[in-house]
Amino acid sequence: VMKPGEAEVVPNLAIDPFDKVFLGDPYAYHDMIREAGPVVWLDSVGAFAMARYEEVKDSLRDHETFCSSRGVGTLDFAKETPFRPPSLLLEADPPLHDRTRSMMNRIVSLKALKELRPRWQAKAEELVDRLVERRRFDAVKDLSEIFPMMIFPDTIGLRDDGREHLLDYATIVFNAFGPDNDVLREGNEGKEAAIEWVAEACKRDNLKEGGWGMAVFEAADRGECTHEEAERLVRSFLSAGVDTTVNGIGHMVLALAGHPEEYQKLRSNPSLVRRAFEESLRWDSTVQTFFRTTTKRVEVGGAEIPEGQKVLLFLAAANRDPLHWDEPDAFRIERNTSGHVGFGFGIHQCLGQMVARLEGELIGTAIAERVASIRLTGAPVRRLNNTLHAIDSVPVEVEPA
Ligand code: OVV
Repeated sequence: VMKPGEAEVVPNLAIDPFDKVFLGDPYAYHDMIREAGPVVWLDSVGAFAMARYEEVKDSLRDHETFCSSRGVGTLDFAKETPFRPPSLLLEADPPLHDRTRSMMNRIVSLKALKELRPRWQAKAEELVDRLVERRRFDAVKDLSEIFPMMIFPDTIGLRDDGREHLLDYATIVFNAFGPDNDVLREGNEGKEAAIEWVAEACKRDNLKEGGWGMAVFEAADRGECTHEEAERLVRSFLSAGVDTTVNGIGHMVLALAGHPEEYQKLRSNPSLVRRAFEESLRWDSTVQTFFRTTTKRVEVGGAEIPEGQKVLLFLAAANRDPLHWDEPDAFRIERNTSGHVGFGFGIHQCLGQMVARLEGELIGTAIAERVASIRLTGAPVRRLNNTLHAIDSVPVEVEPA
Protein backbone atom coordinates (compact mmCIF):
# COMPACT_ATOMS: atom_id res chain seq x y z
CA VAL A 1 0.00 0.00 0.00
CA MET A 2 1.34 3.40 -0.96
CA LYS A 3 1.47 6.37 1.31
CA PRO A 4 0.23 9.79 0.12
CA GLY A 5 2.85 11.48 -2.01
CA GLU A 6 4.56 8.25 -2.85
CA ALA A 7 2.90 7.77 -6.20
CA GLU A 8 4.95 8.44 -9.28
CA VAL A 9 3.93 11.25 -11.56
CA VAL A 10 1.72 9.88 -14.30
CA PRO A 11 2.87 10.90 -17.80
CA ASN A 12 0.54 13.45 -19.33
CA LEU A 13 0.15 12.82 -23.06
CA ALA A 14 -1.07 15.49 -25.45
CA ILE A 15 -2.77 12.93 -27.68
CA ASP A 16 -6.47 12.82 -28.53
CA PRO A 17 -7.34 9.14 -29.07
CA PHE A 18 -10.63 10.19 -30.67
CA ASP A 19 -9.29 12.53 -33.32
CA LYS A 20 -9.48 11.53 -36.95
CA VAL A 21 -5.77 10.95 -37.50
CA PHE A 22 -5.52 8.69 -34.44
CA LEU A 23 -8.67 6.72 -35.26
CA GLY A 24 -7.69 6.29 -38.89
CA ASP A 25 -4.34 4.68 -38.07
CA PRO A 26 -3.98 4.14 -34.32
CA TYR A 27 -1.04 1.78 -34.09
CA ALA A 28 1.89 4.23 -33.92
CA TYR A 29 -0.02 6.14 -31.22
CA HIS A 30 -0.55 2.91 -29.30
CA ASP A 31 3.23 2.41 -29.28
CA MET A 32 3.67 5.89 -27.79
CA ILE A 33 1.10 5.31 -25.06
CA ARG A 34 2.51 1.91 -24.08
CA GLU A 35 6.04 3.28 -24.06
CA ALA A 36 5.08 6.31 -21.92
CA GLY A 37 4.25 4.04 -18.99
CA PRO A 38 1.81 1.52 -17.54
CA VAL A 39 -0.68 4.34 -16.82
CA VAL A 40 -0.93 7.71 -18.55
CA TRP A 41 -3.19 10.73 -18.23
CA LEU A 42 -4.91 12.03 -21.36
CA ASP A 43 -5.85 15.69 -21.03
CA SER A 44 -7.92 15.51 -24.21
CA VAL A 45 -10.40 13.10 -22.62
CA GLY A 46 -9.82 13.91 -18.96
CA ALA A 47 -9.13 10.27 -18.24
CA PHE A 48 -6.38 7.86 -17.32
CA ALA A 49 -5.41 5.30 -19.93
CA MET A 50 -3.63 1.95 -20.11
CA ALA A 51 -2.30 0.33 -23.27
CA ARG A 52 0.02 -2.40 -21.98
CA TYR A 53 -1.19 -6.00 -22.03
CA GLU A 54 -0.65 -6.79 -18.36
CA GLU A 55 -2.36 -3.69 -16.97
CA VAL A 56 -5.24 -3.82 -19.44
CA LYS A 57 -5.88 -7.45 -18.58
CA ASP A 58 -5.52 -6.91 -14.81
CA SER A 59 -8.00 -4.01 -14.98
CA LEU A 60 -10.52 -6.07 -16.96
CA ARG A 61 -10.13 -8.86 -14.40
CA ASP A 62 -10.72 -6.50 -11.45
CA HIS A 63 -14.32 -5.55 -12.22
CA GLU A 64 -14.96 -4.44 -8.63
CA THR A 65 -12.36 -1.67 -8.81
CA PHE A 66 -12.85 -0.94 -12.51
CA CYS A 67 -16.62 -0.98 -12.80
CA SER A 68 -18.89 -0.90 -15.85
CA SER A 69 -22.13 0.38 -14.33
CA ARG A 70 -20.96 4.00 -14.59
CA GLY A 71 -20.65 3.47 -18.34
CA VAL A 72 -17.88 2.09 -20.55
CA GLY A 73 -17.51 5.33 -22.50
CA THR A 74 -16.40 8.86 -21.62
CA LEU A 75 -19.69 9.62 -19.89
CA ASP A 76 -19.91 8.92 -16.13
CA PHE A 77 -23.46 7.62 -15.58
CA ALA A 78 -23.14 8.63 -11.92
CA LYS A 79 -23.10 12.25 -13.09
CA GLU A 80 -24.80 12.33 -16.49
CA THR A 81 -27.61 10.50 -18.28
CA PRO A 82 -26.67 8.39 -21.31
CA PHE A 83 -28.53 8.62 -24.64
CA ARG A 84 -30.29 5.31 -23.99
CA PRO A 85 -31.07 3.29 -20.85
CA PRO A 86 -27.88 1.43 -19.83
CA SER A 87 -27.24 -2.03 -21.24
CA LEU A 88 -28.08 -4.68 -18.64
CA LEU A 89 -24.93 -6.56 -19.68
CA LEU A 90 -22.23 -4.19 -20.91
CA GLU A 91 -23.09 -1.32 -18.57
CA ALA A 92 -23.92 -3.37 -15.48
CA ASP A 93 -21.98 -4.78 -12.52
CA PRO A 94 -22.67 -7.90 -10.45
CA PRO A 95 -25.09 -9.01 -9.15
CA LEU A 96 -27.33 -7.60 -11.93
CA HIS A 97 -24.78 -8.38 -14.62
CA ASP A 98 -24.34 -11.99 -13.55
CA ARG A 99 -28.08 -12.65 -13.58
CA THR A 100 -28.59 -11.22 -17.09
CA ARG A 101 -25.40 -12.77 -18.43
CA SER A 102 -26.31 -16.28 -17.21
CA MET A 103 -29.69 -15.92 -18.90
CA MET A 104 -28.17 -14.80 -22.18
CA ASN A 105 -25.45 -17.49 -22.03
CA ARG A 106 -28.19 -20.12 -22.04
CA ILE A 107 -29.63 -18.63 -25.24
CA VAL A 108 -26.32 -18.08 -27.10
CA SER A 109 -25.32 -21.67 -26.47
CA LEU A 110 -23.03 -24.13 -28.21
CA LYS A 111 -26.10 -26.25 -28.93
CA ALA A 112 -27.90 -23.33 -30.60
CA LEU A 113 -24.87 -22.62 -32.79
CA LYS A 114 -24.48 -26.26 -33.72
CA GLU A 115 -28.03 -26.21 -35.05
CA LEU A 116 -27.50 -22.98 -36.99
CA ARG A 117 -24.18 -23.98 -38.51
CA PRO A 118 -25.41 -25.93 -41.58
CA ARG A 119 -27.71 -23.08 -42.68
CA TRP A 120 -25.04 -20.45 -42.09
CA GLN A 121 -22.49 -22.53 -43.96
CA ALA A 122 -24.77 -22.89 -46.99
CA LYS A 123 -25.27 -19.11 -47.06
CA ALA A 124 -21.53 -18.41 -46.75
CA GLU A 125 -20.83 -20.80 -49.62
CA GLU A 126 -23.57 -19.32 -51.82
CA LEU A 127 -22.30 -15.80 -51.22
CA VAL A 128 -18.63 -16.60 -51.85
CA ASP A 129 -19.54 -18.67 -54.95
CA ARG A 130 -21.27 -15.63 -56.46
CA LEU A 131 -18.37 -13.30 -55.62
CA VAL A 132 -15.71 -15.64 -57.01
CA GLU A 133 -17.66 -15.77 -60.24
CA ARG A 134 -17.48 -11.98 -60.43
CA ARG A 135 -13.73 -12.02 -59.62
CA ARG A 136 -13.71 -8.31 -58.73
CA PHE A 137 -15.77 -7.15 -55.79
CA ASP A 138 -15.66 -5.08 -52.63
CA ALA A 139 -14.84 -7.31 -49.66
CA VAL A 140 -16.79 -4.93 -47.41
CA LYS A 141 -19.82 -3.78 -49.42
CA ASP A 142 -20.31 -7.14 -51.14
CA LEU A 143 -19.13 -9.52 -48.43
CA SER A 144 -18.50 -8.43 -44.84
CA GLU A 145 -21.53 -6.10 -44.70
CA ILE A 146 -23.68 -8.74 -46.41
CA PHE A 147 -22.95 -12.02 -44.66
CA PRO A 148 -23.87 -11.10 -41.05
CA MET A 149 -27.07 -9.52 -42.37
CA MET A 150 -27.90 -12.80 -44.19
CA ILE A 151 -27.88 -14.78 -40.95
CA PHE A 152 -27.97 -12.71 -37.77
CA PRO A 153 -31.32 -10.85 -38.02
CA ASP A 154 -33.04 -14.16 -38.84
CA THR A 155 -31.34 -15.82 -35.87
CA ILE A 156 -32.74 -13.13 -33.57
CA GLY A 157 -36.13 -13.39 -35.30
CA LEU A 158 -36.26 -9.72 -36.26
CA ARG A 159 -39.04 -8.22 -38.33
CA ASP A 160 -38.22 -8.12 -42.05
CA ASP A 161 -38.70 -4.40 -42.70
CA GLY A 162 -36.10 -1.83 -41.69
CA ARG A 163 -33.17 -4.16 -41.06
CA GLU A 164 -30.93 -1.68 -42.87
CA HIS A 165 -31.14 0.43 -39.68
CA LEU A 166 -28.97 -2.10 -37.79
CA LEU A 167 -25.62 -0.87 -39.07
CA ASP A 168 -26.66 2.76 -38.51
CA TYR A 169 -27.68 1.93 -34.96
CA ALA A 170 -24.33 0.28 -34.25
CA THR A 171 -22.53 3.37 -35.58
CA ILE A 172 -24.47 5.51 -33.11
CA VAL A 173 -23.94 3.14 -30.16
CA PHE A 174 -20.19 2.73 -30.70
CA ASN A 175 -19.64 6.44 -31.39
CA ALA A 176 -21.44 7.21 -28.13
CA PHE A 177 -18.65 5.61 -26.06
CA GLY A 178 -16.40 8.44 -27.21
CA PRO A 179 -16.76 12.21 -26.90
CA ASP A 180 -19.30 14.34 -28.77
CA ASN A 181 -16.76 15.12 -31.50
CA ASP A 182 -16.69 15.53 -35.29
CA VAL A 183 -16.38 11.77 -35.80
CA LEU A 184 -19.61 11.25 -33.86
CA ARG A 185 -21.50 14.13 -35.48
CA GLU A 186 -20.44 13.31 -39.05
CA GLY A 187 -20.78 9.55 -38.56
CA ASN A 188 -24.23 9.71 -36.97
CA GLU A 189 -25.68 12.31 -39.34
CA GLY A 190 -28.94 11.16 -40.90
CA LYS A 191 -28.96 7.89 -38.94
CA GLU A 192 -31.20 9.03 -36.05
CA ALA A 193 -34.22 7.04 -37.23
CA ALA A 194 -32.33 3.86 -36.34
CA ILE A 195 -32.78 4.51 -32.61
CA GLU A 196 -36.58 4.47 -32.80
CA TRP A 197 -36.58 1.50 -35.17
CA VAL A 198 -34.43 -0.58 -32.81
CA ALA A 199 -36.60 0.32 -29.81
CA GLU A 200 -39.63 -1.00 -31.71
CA ALA A 201 -37.85 -4.06 -33.11
CA CYS A 202 -36.98 -5.25 -29.58
CA LYS A 203 -40.63 -5.51 -28.53
CA ARG A 204 -42.16 -8.95 -28.16
CA ASP A 205 -44.89 -8.29 -30.74
CA ASN A 206 -42.24 -7.58 -33.38
CA LEU A 207 -40.16 -10.71 -32.75
CA LYS A 208 -40.68 -13.99 -34.56
CA GLU A 209 -41.27 -17.33 -32.84
CA GLY A 210 -38.18 -19.50 -32.52
CA GLY A 211 -35.57 -16.72 -32.55
CA TRP A 212 -33.13 -15.65 -29.84
CA GLY A 213 -35.19 -12.50 -29.29
CA MET A 214 -38.32 -14.46 -28.40
CA ALA A 215 -36.16 -16.80 -26.29
CA VAL A 216 -35.34 -13.81 -24.07
CA PHE A 217 -39.05 -13.10 -23.57
CA GLU A 218 -39.69 -16.79 -22.82
CA ALA A 219 -37.02 -16.57 -20.12
CA ALA A 220 -38.89 -13.52 -18.79
CA ASP A 221 -42.09 -15.63 -18.73
CA ARG A 222 -40.24 -18.11 -16.52
CA GLY A 223 -39.35 -15.29 -14.14
CA GLU A 224 -35.65 -15.01 -15.10
CA CYS A 225 -36.04 -11.28 -15.79
CA THR A 226 -38.80 -8.71 -16.21
CA HIS A 227 -40.41 -8.05 -19.58
CA GLU A 228 -38.89 -4.55 -19.61
CA GLU A 229 -35.48 -6.13 -19.06
CA ALA A 230 -36.15 -8.61 -21.87
CA GLU A 231 -36.61 -5.77 -24.35
CA ARG A 232 -33.34 -4.22 -23.30
CA LEU A 233 -31.51 -7.54 -23.51
CA VAL A 234 -32.74 -8.07 -27.06
CA ARG A 235 -31.34 -4.59 -27.71
CA SER A 236 -27.89 -5.89 -26.71
CA PHE A 237 -28.03 -8.47 -29.51
CA LEU A 238 -28.80 -5.73 -32.01
CA SER A 239 -26.20 -3.31 -30.64
CA ALA A 240 -23.27 -5.68 -30.40
CA GLY A 241 -23.99 -8.37 -32.99
CA VAL A 242 -23.73 -6.72 -36.39
CA ASP A 243 -21.05 -4.05 -36.86
CA THR A 244 -18.56 -6.01 -34.77
CA THR A 245 -18.74 -9.08 -36.99
CA VAL A 246 -19.00 -6.98 -40.17
CA ASN A 247 -15.65 -5.42 -39.34
CA GLY A 248 -14.18 -8.62 -37.93
CA ILE A 249 -14.79 -10.36 -41.26
CA GLY A 250 -13.70 -7.27 -43.21
CA HIS A 251 -10.42 -7.11 -41.30
CA MET A 252 -9.75 -10.82 -41.83
CA VAL A 253 -10.11 -10.49 -45.61
CA LEU A 254 -8.05 -7.27 -45.62
CA ALA A 255 -5.29 -8.92 -43.58
CA LEU A 256 -5.23 -11.99 -45.83
CA ALA A 257 -5.23 -9.85 -49.00
CA GLY A 258 -2.31 -7.85 -47.61
CA HIS A 259 -0.32 -10.95 -46.60
CA PRO A 260 -0.34 -13.34 -49.61
CA GLU A 261 2.16 -15.71 -47.93
CA GLU A 262 -0.17 -16.08 -44.95
CA TYR A 263 -3.10 -16.65 -47.28
CA GLN A 264 -1.18 -19.44 -49.00
CA LYS A 265 -0.64 -21.10 -45.61
CA LEU A 266 -4.40 -21.04 -45.12
CA ARG A 267 -4.94 -22.42 -48.63
CA SER A 268 -2.67 -25.38 -48.04
CA ASN A 269 -4.07 -25.98 -44.55
CA PRO A 270 -7.69 -24.78 -44.21
CA SER A 271 -7.80 -26.07 -40.63
CA LEU A 272 -5.88 -22.89 -39.81
CA VAL A 273 -8.99 -20.82 -40.48
CA ARG A 274 -10.01 -20.33 -36.85
CA ARG A 275 -6.47 -19.25 -36.01
CA ALA A 276 -6.48 -16.85 -38.95
CA PHE A 277 -9.68 -15.20 -37.74
CA GLU A 278 -8.35 -14.96 -34.19
CA GLU A 279 -5.04 -13.51 -35.39
CA SER A 280 -6.85 -10.91 -37.48
CA LEU A 281 -8.76 -9.91 -34.34
CA ARG A 282 -5.53 -9.60 -32.40
CA TRP A 283 -3.74 -7.76 -35.18
CA ASP A 284 -6.53 -5.32 -36.02
CA SER A 285 -9.04 -5.43 -33.17
CA THR A 286 -12.49 -4.24 -34.20
CA VAL A 287 -13.38 -2.99 -30.72
CA GLN A 288 -10.38 -0.78 -30.03
CA THR A 289 -11.21 0.57 -26.58
CA PHE A 290 -13.58 0.55 -23.65
CA PHE A 291 -13.56 2.67 -20.51
CA ARG A 292 -14.03 1.61 -16.93
CA THR A 293 -14.67 3.82 -13.86
CA THR A 294 -12.76 3.38 -10.60
CA THR A 295 -14.87 2.58 -7.53
CA LYS A 296 -11.98 3.26 -5.16
CA ARG A 297 -8.46 4.68 -5.10
CA VAL A 298 -6.18 2.17 -6.80
CA GLU A 299 -2.48 1.85 -7.52
CA VAL A 300 -1.38 0.52 -10.89
CA GLY A 301 2.28 0.19 -11.84
CA GLY A 302 3.35 2.76 -9.24
CA ALA A 303 0.70 5.26 -10.33
CA GLU A 304 -2.22 6.27 -8.17
CA ILE A 305 -5.68 6.56 -9.68
CA PRO A 306 -8.27 8.24 -7.45
CA GLU A 307 -11.85 7.00 -6.99
CA GLY A 308 -14.43 7.97 -9.61
CA GLN A 309 -11.97 8.30 -12.49
CA LYS A 310 -12.53 7.17 -16.03
CA VAL A 311 -9.85 4.77 -17.29
CA LEU A 312 -9.51 4.16 -21.03
CA LEU A 313 -8.39 0.60 -21.79
CA PHE A 314 -6.75 0.13 -25.19
CA LEU A 315 -7.64 -3.47 -26.03
CA ALA A 316 -6.12 -3.14 -29.50
CA ALA A 317 -2.84 -1.82 -28.07
CA ALA A 318 -2.66 -4.63 -25.50
CA ASN A 319 -3.00 -7.04 -28.40
CA ARG A 320 0.22 -5.64 -29.89
CA ASP A 321 2.26 -5.15 -26.72
CA PRO A 322 5.85 -6.31 -27.39
CA LEU A 323 6.21 -7.11 -23.65
CA HIS A 324 3.68 -9.88 -24.24
CA TRP A 325 3.73 -10.79 -27.94
CA ASP A 326 6.57 -11.91 -30.18
CA GLU A 327 6.78 -9.57 -33.20
CA PRO A 328 3.35 -8.12 -32.36
CA ASP A 329 3.02 -6.07 -35.56
CA ALA A 330 3.43 -9.16 -37.74
CA PHE A 331 0.26 -10.86 -38.99
CA ARG A 332 0.98 -14.59 -38.64
CA ILE A 333 -1.92 -17.01 -38.81
CA GLU A 334 0.03 -19.85 -37.18
CA ARG A 335 0.65 -17.76 -34.06
CA ASN A 336 -0.77 -18.80 -30.69
CA THR A 337 -3.22 -15.97 -30.07
CA SER A 338 -4.66 -17.29 -26.83
CA GLY A 339 -5.03 -14.56 -24.26
CA HIS A 340 -5.72 -11.81 -26.78
CA VAL A 341 -8.24 -9.29 -25.48
CA GLY A 342 -10.05 -8.56 -28.75
CA PHE A 343 -13.17 -10.03 -27.14
CA GLY A 344 -12.31 -8.39 -23.82
CA PHE A 345 -11.52 -10.40 -20.70
CA GLY A 346 -13.19 -11.28 -17.41
CA ILE A 347 -16.88 -11.25 -16.61
CA HIS A 348 -17.78 -8.99 -19.54
CA GLN A 349 -15.90 -10.99 -22.15
CA CYS A 350 -17.91 -11.02 -25.36
CA LEU A 351 -21.19 -12.93 -25.12
CA GLY A 352 -21.27 -13.41 -28.88
CA GLN A 353 -17.70 -14.56 -29.38
CA MET A 354 -18.78 -18.00 -30.57
CA VAL A 355 -21.12 -16.39 -33.08
CA ALA A 356 -18.32 -14.17 -34.36
CA ARG A 357 -15.89 -17.09 -34.58
CA LEU A 358 -18.39 -19.22 -36.47
CA GLU A 359 -19.06 -16.42 -38.96
CA GLY A 360 -15.32 -15.89 -39.46
CA GLU A 361 -14.67 -19.60 -39.83
CA LEU A 362 -17.43 -20.12 -42.41
CA ILE A 363 -16.43 -17.16 -44.58
CA GLY A 364 -12.71 -17.95 -44.24
CA THR A 365 -13.28 -21.58 -45.21
CA ALA A 366 -15.55 -20.71 -48.14
CA ILE A 367 -12.84 -18.37 -49.46
CA ALA A 368 -9.92 -20.74 -48.85
CA GLU A 369 -11.72 -23.54 -50.72
CA ARG A 370 -12.54 -21.39 -53.75
CA VAL A 371 -9.88 -18.71 -54.11
CA ALA A 372 -6.27 -19.27 -55.21
CA SER A 373 -5.18 -15.71 -54.45
CA ILE A 374 -6.60 -12.37 -53.34
CA ARG A 375 -5.25 -9.06 -54.65
CA LEU A 376 -6.13 -5.56 -53.50
CA THR A 377 -7.17 -3.50 -56.54
CA GLY A 378 -7.29 -0.17 -54.72
CA ALA A 379 -6.68 1.46 -51.38
CA PRO A 380 -8.88 0.24 -48.52
CA VAL A 381 -11.10 2.98 -47.11
CA ARG A 382 -11.60 3.29 -43.37
CA ARG A 383 -14.86 4.31 -41.71
CA LEU A 384 -14.06 6.37 -38.64
CA ASN A 385 -15.80 5.51 -35.38
CA ASN A 386 -15.02 6.46 -31.78
CA THR A 387 -14.78 2.81 -30.69
CA LEU A 388 -14.62 0.53 -33.69
CA HIS A 389 -11.74 0.21 -36.10
CA ALA A 390 -14.06 -0.03 -39.04
CA ILE A 391 -13.65 -0.47 -42.75
CA ASP A 392 -15.86 0.87 -45.53
CA SER A 393 -14.26 -0.52 -48.65
CA VAL A 394 -11.71 -3.21 -49.57
CA PRO A 395 -11.67 -3.56 -53.38
CA VAL A 396 -10.24 -6.93 -54.38
CA GLU A 397 -9.74 -9.24 -57.31
CA VAL A 398 -9.67 -12.97 -56.66
CA GLU A 399 -8.24 -15.74 -58.76
CA PRO A 400 -10.55 -18.77 -58.69
CA ALA A 401 -8.95 -21.97 -57.41
C1 OVV B 1 -20.37 -5.17 -26.46
C2 OVV B 1 -21.51 -4.22 -26.63
C3 OVV B 1 -21.38 -3.16 -27.46
C4 OVV B 1 -22.44 -2.28 -27.62
C5 OVV B 1 -23.62 -2.50 -26.94
C6 OVV B 1 -23.75 -3.55 -26.10
C7 OVV B 1 -22.70 -4.42 -25.94
C8 OVV B 1 -25.03 -3.75 -25.33
O1 OVV B 1 -25.10 -4.63 -24.48
O2 OVV B 1 -26.01 -3.03 -25.59
